[in-house]
This record gives sequence, C-alpha cells and structure tokens, in this order.
Amino acid sequence: MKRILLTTAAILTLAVPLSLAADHGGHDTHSGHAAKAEVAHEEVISGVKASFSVQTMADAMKGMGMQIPKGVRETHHLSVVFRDVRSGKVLTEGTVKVKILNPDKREQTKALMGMQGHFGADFEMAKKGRYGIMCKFLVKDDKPRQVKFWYSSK
Ligand SMILES: [Cu+2]
Repeated sequence: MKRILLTTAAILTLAVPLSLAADHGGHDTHSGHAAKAEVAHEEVISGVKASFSVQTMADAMKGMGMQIPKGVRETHHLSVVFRDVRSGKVLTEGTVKVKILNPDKREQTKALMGMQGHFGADFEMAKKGRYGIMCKFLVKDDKPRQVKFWYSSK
C-alpha cells in the first residue's frame, strides 16, 4: 500500500512540469492540476493566504493524460497553495499536515508533499457528505498556523 501511494505521488510530481509547459509559459504559479480545480476554501491566517482545492483523482490525472493506477483506495486529491500576503510570493517550503474527518467519523491524517507550487495528497472521500478538513502548516517564520473548514462532497 505504502509503495502504491509513493508511486502515485511520484507520478503526480513528475507529471506536473508537463502541464506547466502546456500553460502560458509557466509564469503563473497557479499552474498544474491545482489551477484547474475549483477553490474549496480560502482563508488568510496571520499574513498567509491558504487556498484549498479538492478534485477527484480521475480529474487530477486526466489533466495529465493519465489514469488512476489499480488498487488505489484514494479518490480525491487535496491541494493547497500558500501565499505570503505582503509579498504575494507563493510559499513552497515547509511542513503541512491534514486531518480529514469523514462523514462516518473515520479519520485520515497525512503529510502533504510539496509539488510545483502547491502541497498535495490523496485521500479517500468516496461517500457523499460533509468532510471536516483540518490543516496545520509551518510555511513561514516559526509560527504554526491552522485552518479548519467543511467540504461537501456531492
Ligand atoms: Cu497536487
């Protein structure tokens, strides 16, 4: 299982530069699959703007001309872009953790990987309903920040 996850992550990471190249010269830091997804939640926390998007893995992979490898339980790709409000710069280094509370009260906790301007990870969100998403991140100074929001999967 662990190996499959790593492979998926590696495929996504490797594939992003291809979609960057297909974009407008790659000047837009919102490029890649994160750009095509709708923003699910956006919030400014002590000078850092966090923009979250959730897309199905099928959509995330389709944008790159790929299919989901067999045996993958994860259904959705969660990505978040952090931006320093004052400078407008995208923050790409740091530690990001997400905990998701599924409608059936199950929890999933993962560290998000840095991928071409955003942090991302795959989660199992197969059921329709409300998902509680909690994100803790350390991307600027030494101050841990936190965001919580509800995401409705239809
Ligand atoms: Cu991603």
